[in-house]
Amino acid sequence: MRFPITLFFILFMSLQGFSNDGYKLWLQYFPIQEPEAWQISALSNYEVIGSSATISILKKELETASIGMIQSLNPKKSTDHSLLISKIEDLGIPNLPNEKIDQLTADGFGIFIYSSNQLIVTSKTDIGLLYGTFRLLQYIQTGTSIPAMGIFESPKVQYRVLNHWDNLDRTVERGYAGFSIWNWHRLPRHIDQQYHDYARANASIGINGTVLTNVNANALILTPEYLEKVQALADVFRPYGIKVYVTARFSAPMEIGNLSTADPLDPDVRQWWKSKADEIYKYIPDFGGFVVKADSEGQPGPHNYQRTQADGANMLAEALQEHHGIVMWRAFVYNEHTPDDRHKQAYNEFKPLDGKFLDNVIVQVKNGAIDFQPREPFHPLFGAMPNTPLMMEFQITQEYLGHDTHLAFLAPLFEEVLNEDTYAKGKGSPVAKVIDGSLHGYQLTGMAGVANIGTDRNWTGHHFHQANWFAFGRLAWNPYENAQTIAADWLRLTFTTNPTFVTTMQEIMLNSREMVVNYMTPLGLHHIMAASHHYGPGPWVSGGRRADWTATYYHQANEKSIGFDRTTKGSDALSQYASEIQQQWGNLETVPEKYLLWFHQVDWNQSLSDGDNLWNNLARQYQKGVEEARRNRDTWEQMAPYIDSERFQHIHSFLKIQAEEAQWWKDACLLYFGQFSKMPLPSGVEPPAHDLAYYMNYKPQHVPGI
Ligand code: GCV
Repeated sequence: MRFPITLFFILFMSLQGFSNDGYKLWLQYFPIQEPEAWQISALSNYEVIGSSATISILKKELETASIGMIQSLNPKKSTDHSLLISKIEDLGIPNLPNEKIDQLTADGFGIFIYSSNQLIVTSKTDIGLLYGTFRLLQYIQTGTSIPAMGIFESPKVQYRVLNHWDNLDRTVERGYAGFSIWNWHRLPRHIDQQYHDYARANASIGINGTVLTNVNANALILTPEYLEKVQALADVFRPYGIKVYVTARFSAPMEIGNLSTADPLDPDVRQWWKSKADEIYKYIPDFGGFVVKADSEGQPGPHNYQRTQADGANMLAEALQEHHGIVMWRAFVYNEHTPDDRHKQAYNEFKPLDGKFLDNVIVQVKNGAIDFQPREPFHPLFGAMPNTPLMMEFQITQEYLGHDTHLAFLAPLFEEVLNEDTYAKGKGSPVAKVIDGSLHGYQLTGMAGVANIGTDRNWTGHHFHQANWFAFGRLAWNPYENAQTIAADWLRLTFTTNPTFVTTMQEIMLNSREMVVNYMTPLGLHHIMAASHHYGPGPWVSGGRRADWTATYYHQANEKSIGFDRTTKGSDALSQYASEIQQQWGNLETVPEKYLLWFHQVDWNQSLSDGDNLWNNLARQYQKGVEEARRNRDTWEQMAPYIDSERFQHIHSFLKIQAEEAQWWKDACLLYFGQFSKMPLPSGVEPPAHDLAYYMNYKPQHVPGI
């Protein structure tokens, strides 16, 4: 009897991948099934010109990739083709595509076929070569051919940084994958292998900066004891093209400098920061700069001295200027004493300061005006600050999207924001053009992602959340990339190129964020999660110290209606957007339903686009989300033959949790809102498993990440 080839393949895959803890991320370098001649030659017949720490890393990568992807298959070595990796200046061969090469920026690379049998990777810099090599290896692993015209790519964004909200005691604010990977106690004497692996993973997707510390900052990081530790990390990361940044606590001159004030206009304070910057650069000559959270959620800032955000940022910028460091000054400024919709506060504070920041300041703006909700309209500051470079801040860690256990692929969320039209210069002014600097001619461009990385063996808690780190890197490199390609690439690099697996899981990934919106915050609802840890539903959260940290402030449900009126009749937050947007979103007939309750207070019996009323639509959206989560769990069960059992089981148990918790969200929210609508659940919506009191009294303990 012939052994069916598919059965053999499945057996081979499950045996060779029986145990895989996911540590290798998307750099698995699985054996290629039936490799083509060009893939074999690229991995076996290569020459790398140059020598530097970066080039050594590059060579090691080729070696690892070659062993993983082809050696176990023992393919026939081809010498007809070869791969040459070299900086442009050392290539020394005629007839190169010079026009395309000349346009590359320092980090950019070209990959092209030269005289039909030689593949060339080239760049102006060693880092560019490393990026190009990683990209080539990804092409090889995913079985993608190099197009005849070659690949010539430069990053569209300069600062592509991860923000770690990591505390010095190794807890991680909003971190759900274990503790901080920075072992401050052992540093600088012990350099963990994981630091290299972290840098390598980041370099493989073009990330070039890491902010090591929480924005809720601790001034100790600026003391010599810690600067030595930061230096040790910077030394590891440098050859991977990664710069380090730390968060600067605004009151540091008082806390560690013995000054009596931190007033940004005080000469002693300015001098203190200048000396501090000089000191830092002695440890780390290529230090990236500071990230600052000021005047927000209890953090000190220029408000304490009746100064502006520009006064604060410029003081630090001046200190860093001669060292070419930058300040990423966060626009997440709001407080409970300002009697205005939280949505409006950052815009009101920053818009009047447009053009008042020094050249080495970039203002870091969250994707939406509230706080990384499952869905938010884009932040109104994008498009409103033509004279001040703005950078994007996305949250990769899933503070509001189910923490570690809920599969939510975030590329569609990032993409949705980047594609939104700001109309700042008429139609065709998407947020992506603000971020890549092309809309306003910014001299600094950047994208930050709040990391989801921790000490969990698979780095991110959920194996699928590795995809969000990967997607962030890809979109920071090119904000016009699409979620579909990113998902497929990640699946092929991380699990298998098997088309059934890839197509099935790609679809699940692409729908997953929408599914989370459906079972958590459909139709523009927002901020209705449990207080403090933000895990699970809490539409009943009210009272306490700050109204703007409650759920009732945002959903405003009553017996007649639900939603936050941000039109001219309400808080008028809409007036912060371009007039084209105001017209569309301000009108109940034309506002996209996904933003309905974000901008409008709507009667329960208001009829929506499907002709049915608001309550029925809301209930059905919740039910849909639950069904989607259950379907994902069931579909995953069909995926067992395609991947190793270790990751299969891990993901399976998380998908089961997600399906249960989707129902928890639906039941709790519909019971709570049902008290106001007083309408029965429409057909097809399952009755809740418990009563409202049960959900309100259910208080999970020791939720991580606070
Ligand atoms: C680091 C939200 C989070 C906080 C976070 C803050 C911020 O409010 O809940 O944990 O603080 O955003 O972005 O500064």
